[in-house]
Amino acid sequence: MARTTAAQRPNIVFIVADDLGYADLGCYGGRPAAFGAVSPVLDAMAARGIRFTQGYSNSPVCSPTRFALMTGRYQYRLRGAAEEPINSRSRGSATLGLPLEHPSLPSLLRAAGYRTALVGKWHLGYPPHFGPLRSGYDEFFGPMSGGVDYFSHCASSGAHDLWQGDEEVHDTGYLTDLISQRAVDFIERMADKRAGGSAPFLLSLHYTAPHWPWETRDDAALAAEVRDNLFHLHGGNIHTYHRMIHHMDEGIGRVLAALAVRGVLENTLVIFTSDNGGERFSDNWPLVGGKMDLTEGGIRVPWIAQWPAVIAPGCVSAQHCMTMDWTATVLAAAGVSAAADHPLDGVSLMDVLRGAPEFERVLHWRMNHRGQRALRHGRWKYLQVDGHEYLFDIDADERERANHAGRDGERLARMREDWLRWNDSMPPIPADATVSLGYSVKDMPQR
Ligand SMILES: [Ca+2]
Repeated sequence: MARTTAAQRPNIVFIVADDLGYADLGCYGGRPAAFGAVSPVLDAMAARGIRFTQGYSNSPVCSPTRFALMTGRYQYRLRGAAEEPINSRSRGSATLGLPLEHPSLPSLLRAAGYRTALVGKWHLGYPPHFGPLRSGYDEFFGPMSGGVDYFSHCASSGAHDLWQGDEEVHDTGYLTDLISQRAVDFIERMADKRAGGSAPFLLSLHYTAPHWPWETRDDAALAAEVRDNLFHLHGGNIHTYHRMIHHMDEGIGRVLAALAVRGVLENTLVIFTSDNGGERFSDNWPLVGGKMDLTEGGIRVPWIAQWPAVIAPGCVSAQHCMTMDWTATVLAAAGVSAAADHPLDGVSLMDVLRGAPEFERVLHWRMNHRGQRALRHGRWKYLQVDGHEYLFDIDADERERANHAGRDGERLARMREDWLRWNDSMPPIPADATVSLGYSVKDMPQR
């Protein structure tokens, strides 16, 4: 039996993209851009490690998924996660954020001796009541809010929103590149220390890319144009969108190179996923729906990991899993237990990373928005939207067009009961929970 010693514990680089859709990357069937491959670094990472085809986000919208990522638990357990999503109106709130006393991925790892940093987006409540340094990170560089301009680093409220620890920092440049550079800096500092026998590290690398506004590295002039509405409803196209993903991909390439140069690549678990399904320029093929939807396009996202010491190259897994399972996996990889009074809902995928076959994993979701419910159990999915119930055989029809609800009432009733039983085990949706949509059908036609 393998012995886990402090010296063998892996470093963790946990990369989260923002609003990246299921098929936006080449390795998920995405089309090449006009300039060539959109995501050569991530495609190569998938080839060196494992790529999941049935990996889900805990929510089809940003901050709820991030609550689950941080806690390893269904986000519905926390009041702040009922906001779809947390927005600038939450500034000053003492309830709409990740509670300081709640065990988190970084706080549990830090208590076990890890050095911890968040480089990138937080989106889990505003200071003075909340913040990354209060929830287990030693270091933080990035925005606190859900979306900022890539050049002015201002949020939708107009407030400048770029921080170094607790201090506001005015930096110049394209945010994706600034985030990549800070990530490389952290790895270089930590790897040097580790070479001297120091602690392993957790780097949470939460890009804002490829979230709106639709700005590439060459679009600094657009910052003034979108200042009053970061949703950027008059802008963007697939070419800009491809480049935004590509800038992130280049940055991840620099991060992987830094790990290699410093000699720590072999025993570093690098994870890549997205916080929710794709937005308006995203490619979710063959799935339907996107951000805010519990159809597959809103929740099925890229899931890639590499860890040369453990994961064999070229693995593809159809394991059913959701964001909080990554949290459980990272804790298991580090040999760290969850807090007894906050047991995980997430399940470790360590055996899958080592090459074991898929296991049964039942997954639940709910959304205040449009009264959505979903349950994935085996090949079947129960879905409710706007009061309509559907039953899909996802293995046969992942596009969710062939509705079995009218043909298999027994299965529909059983899955509805299962969902209701699970829902009863969670706190109810608070009456004052809010849903925020930046635009509607009057701004752009729906299909
Ligand atoms: Ca998002």
